[in-house]
This record gives sequence, structure tokens and C-alpha cells, in this order.
Amino acid sequence: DLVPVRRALISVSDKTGIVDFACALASKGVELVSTGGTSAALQREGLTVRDVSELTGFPEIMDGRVKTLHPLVHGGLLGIRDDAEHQEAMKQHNIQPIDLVVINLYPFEEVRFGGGDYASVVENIDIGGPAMVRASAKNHAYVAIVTDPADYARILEALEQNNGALPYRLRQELAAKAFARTAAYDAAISQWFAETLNIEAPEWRAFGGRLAQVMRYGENPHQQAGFYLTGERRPGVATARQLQGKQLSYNNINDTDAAFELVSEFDPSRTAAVAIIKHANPCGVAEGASIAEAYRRALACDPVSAFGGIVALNRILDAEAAEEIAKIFTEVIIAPDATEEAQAIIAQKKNLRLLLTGGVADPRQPGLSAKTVAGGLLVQTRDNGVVDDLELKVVTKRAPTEKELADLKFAFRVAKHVKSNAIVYAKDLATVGIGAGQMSRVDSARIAARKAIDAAEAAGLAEPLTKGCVVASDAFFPFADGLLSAVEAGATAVIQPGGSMRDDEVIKAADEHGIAMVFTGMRHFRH
Ligand code: 93A
Repeated sequence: DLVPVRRALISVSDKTGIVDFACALASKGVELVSTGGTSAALQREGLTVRDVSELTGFPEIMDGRVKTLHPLVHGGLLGIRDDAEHQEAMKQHNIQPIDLVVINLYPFEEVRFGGGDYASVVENIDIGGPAMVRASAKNHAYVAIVTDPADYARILEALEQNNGALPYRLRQELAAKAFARTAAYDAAISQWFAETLNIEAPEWRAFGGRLAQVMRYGENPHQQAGFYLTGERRPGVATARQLQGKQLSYNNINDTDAAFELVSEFDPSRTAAVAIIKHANPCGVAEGASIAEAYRRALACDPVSAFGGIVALNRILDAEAAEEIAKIFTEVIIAPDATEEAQAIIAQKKNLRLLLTGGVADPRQPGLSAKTVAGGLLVQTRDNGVVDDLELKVVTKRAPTEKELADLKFAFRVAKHVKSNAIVYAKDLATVGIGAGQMSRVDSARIAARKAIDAAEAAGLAEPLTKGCVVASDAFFPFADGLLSAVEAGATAVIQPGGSMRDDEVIKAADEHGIAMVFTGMRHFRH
């Protein structure tokens, strides 16, 4: 079970922590073998290191393209230690066993995403590294393969505990990690080709992924989680620059994405808009003459839920808005940019994360979304339907007024980003009540109305903000009851996809109450 570590081969591009690790190994009597650059780095620190070229009796050639691809290396990695024939071959060819292999690969992903030119991206495709990683991982019965500097401490600890040897279970786990690494590495290479050649390979682009961050935990503390980048060029949470605050959590990333995708529905050249998100649902969205005004109006929709929320902006964060947002506990702000003054204000809130995206996302951009089910992966194209592109059909006797129409479009834009069943009440280009995620549409309508009453009470208003509002529904009303509930709350106009068997009944109910209703012909389920 335990394999004593006598000889280690070290070949790393990312030299983080390698000197300390190698020193510790040397102090345990481990012989160090290393490739050119790594060897030089270790020798500079006074360590005794044997060059691979000395071990193979063959120089590193072709700018290092061939340095470890040699039977004396691979024989030492792959030889079965208790197989008589293997042992005979090792003896005959003077192959020395290697027990510990420490490798990280040429930084292909960094060069690729760092905008390297074609030739340098290709040059950073590591061949010898993955070959050794795979050989060592295959032979984990005798060899330990370390591909992540984060594991150095764990290895030393295990060596300490086991008198200079490493246990089988650890070697197995390291092998699993090693193959995950080479698989992701090759996926990144094929993604780059697909993108460079404009080959339609969306499943690679979207789900190959490059591990960018290991989270402390997932949606709950007992779940593990990682954040994978697909390489898609889209302003948003994955590509944003984080200016301050601790690492984002799994839920933070999910909510921040929901927030920024929603606010990106509002063209910044037309209007300022702010969305506040809790548990991936908006609890307030508003347009405004300025970002600060839009924020105040978004906050007014549901100030209780906004506590600890995520705030997304479609325009630059300025000082006035920064002051406003900093007043209440907020987890994350995501914006295209921030003025220096605004950054200085936010800097005083050490825990508040500020993410800058460089622009808003294009809501019409095609792309994929995915969700796992037991034993499978559901993949669909992104919901990139935009209300401005739809032909709105007035189905009632009364047509909406110009003001109602603006509010209807606003509400439908928001409803697209609310979990189904979604009901959104809006007035003057601000949400006044949002009902999300209910199993019945009429419940969503009631909850939205209830929230509007609460907000009015909190603000000391005589009547709920839903009086004279409009309502959007993400899918058709199957019965008139949902619509009637909205009318009762004070809605005067309705936007919904239409298409129910009972559309006539719903239209009749609307006409009876003097309600204006438009059909979009497009549904926005979101689960
Ligand atoms: O160019 S390679 O594909 N050919 C090789 O034979 C080879 N052996 C190790 N790349 C190779 N490596 C890689 O070199 C390792 O994976 C590591 O990333 C890097 C370390 O080189 P140096 O020690 O010279 O900095």
C-alpha cells in the first residue's frame, strides 16, 4: 500500500511553491530530477538537481519540444515494480524508477485567453508534460503524480506521516485529478481550434470548460463546487474584473449572472437601469434618469428582500449611485464600469464585491444553456427573445395607451428573468410587485400584489403602488382567475404570450373590466 519516495521528477511551468516543496523533498533524502528551466530555478536556490538530459544521456532538443519523451523517463514511470519481466527490462536498459512526479503544463489556457498569436498558442501545447502525467497516473500503483501546486502541502504531510512513503488511496486520488487535468487541457485545445477555425462545435465551447475557481462549497456547505469558464466572449460574471472583496461563492456567481443578464436587457444608450437580485430572482428593477435614481426606484419595490442582494447596473457606477448602494448591506455590485470616485466610496466597504464587465451583454446573442438531470444533460439555445422584436397584438377592445405600452414592454422584459410562474407588476418603468416561482399563476399574481401592498405600507403610502399599474405574465393565463386577480390588484393593462385554449374567456374578462391586453406570441418560461 505504501510506496517509499526515493526519486522525484519535477517539471513545472508554474513555479509557484516549487522551491519550498523541492527543498522539503530533498531534506527527506529524495533525489531530484528536473527539466531545464525547473532545474535551473531549483539550482539557483542551492538544491542538488539532476538534469533529465543527464538521466537520458540525450540533450533537450528543438527548443525543448523533445526533452522528456525518452524511454529512460517513460520506462521509469511505467515499469511495474513487481513484474519480473518489467524489472528485467529496467535492469537491462538501466532504467531507474521514478516514484513521485510533479508537473504542471505549458500555460496553454493563459496564452490562449491572454490573446497570444497563433504560433505562440500552438507552441504552448504541451506534449511531453501530459505524456508523463498520463504515464504516472496510469502507473499509480507505484507512482504519485502531482499536478496542482495546491497539493504540495498535502503530499509533504502524507510523507511525514508515513515515514517518507505515500499511501495507495492518495496516489489514486492524485491520478484521478491528473486525468481530469489532461482532459480539460485537451478540451481547451480543441475549443481553441474550433473557435479559431469558426467550426460549429458549440458543445465544446459551452461545456468543455476551464476550471477557473474552486469554491469553498456549492449551493450548500456540504456540496463541492467549481466554476468553469467556457471561453464565450460575453460581458458578465465569468469575464468580469473583480476590484475588491472576497471570492464570490457559488450562489453569488449564480445570482450575479441573473442580475447582469437581466439588466443587459436595457440598452444603456436609451436608459439607465438597475436590477436587484435575491436567490436568482429580481426583487426590484427600474429605469431612471440616472443610475442613482434607477437604484432608488428599484429598491422601493421590495426594500426588505433587497437586504444582502446583488445589484446590477447597465451603465457606469458613479459616486451618487455608489453612496446610495453602500447605504444598505449588499453582497455584489456588477456594472460595465465605475468612476474612480465611485470606486473610492465602495472601497470603504471591504466585504462588498465590485465587478466590472466592460459593457453590457447582448440579449440577442445566441448561445447555449444547460442543466443536469439524473444521468443526462439538457441543452438548449439561450432564451434570446427580446420584446422589442416581437409583433405585439392588441386583443382587447381597448388598446393600451402609450404610457401603458412602455410599462408593458418593461414588465415583459423583466418577466423573462423571473422564475416561472412569473407575474410582474410595473408602473412608470419600475417594478412594483413581483411574484416568482409559484406552481400556480394565480398564486404568483396574489404574491406580487401582496408585495406591492407591503412596499406601500413600508413607504407610508395610502394605497398600494399597483393601483393603475400594468402586469406581465411569462406564459399565458390558463384561466381568467389569474387575470382577475391582477385586475383586483389594480392593473389596467396586461402583456402575455397568449395561446391558451381559453384565450377567449380571458379576453372577455379583460374587456368586461376595461383592461387593455396585448399578446406577444413568445413565452418566457424560466425554471
Ligand atoms: O515541449 S514539450 O511538449 N516536450 C517535452 O518533452 C516536455 N517535457 C516536459 N514539454 C515538455 N515538458 C513541459 O515543460 C512540462 O510539462 C512543464 O510544463 C515544462 C517545464 O519546463 P522547464 O522545466 O524547462 O521550465
